[in-house]
Amino acid sequence: KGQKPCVLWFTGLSGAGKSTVADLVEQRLHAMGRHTMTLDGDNVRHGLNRDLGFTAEDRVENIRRVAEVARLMVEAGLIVCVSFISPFRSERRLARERLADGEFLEVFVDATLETCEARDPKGLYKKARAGEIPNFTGIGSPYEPPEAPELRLDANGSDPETLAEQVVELLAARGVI
Ligand code: GGZ
Repeated sequence: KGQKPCVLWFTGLSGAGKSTVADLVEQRLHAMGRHTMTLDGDNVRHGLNRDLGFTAEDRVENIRRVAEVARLMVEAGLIVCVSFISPFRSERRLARERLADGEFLEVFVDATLETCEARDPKGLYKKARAGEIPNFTGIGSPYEPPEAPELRLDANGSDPETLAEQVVELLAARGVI
C-alpha cells in the first residue's frame, strides 16, 4: 500500500486545538502503517527558529522556514503535519506555492476567539488582556481566516477524535492514503 506525500497545514488561533487534532491524526496514520512527521512550535520554535519572536516580520520568517522544511520532508516521502497559528493569508499562500498541486492541504481549525479565550489552557489570553503579551494573536495581532481551505473543522465543541476522523477522510478522498 502506498502513500502520497503531502503537507497537512493546520492553521487557527492559539487554543483552537491544532496540535491536539494533529497528534490524533498522526496516531491514526501510524496505526495504518503510514510515515509521518509533525512540525509545531514545540519542536521548531525552541530549535531551528529560536531566534524568532512574534512580531509580524518574525512570524513570516517562522512560517517561511517551516514551509521549506515541510517541503524537504515531502521530498523524503512523509505525510507532514504542520501546526502553527500561521495567521497571515499571504504566508500560507507562499507555503502552498512551495509545493505541487494537491500536496498542500490547508486545514482550518476554526474555533472562535471566545472559545479559545474561555479555554485558555496556558493562561496566555489572560496575560494578553492584561497587556503582558504584546502582539498576541486575536488580541494585539490579527488572525486572517482561510478563504478556501481544503477542510474546515468546527473546533468550538466537537470532540477532537471526530475532527481527526474528518482529516483522515480528507486524506482518503484526496488519494493520499
Ligand atoms: C500568539 C504566542 C504569542 C503571541 C507566545 N501570539 O497556545 P500556544 O502558545 O502553545 O501556541 C502559541 C504559540 C504560537 O506560535 P506559532 O509559531 O504557532 O505562531 S505563528 O505561526 O504566528 O508564528 C502560544 C505561544 O506560541 N505564543 N507568544 N504573541 N501566540
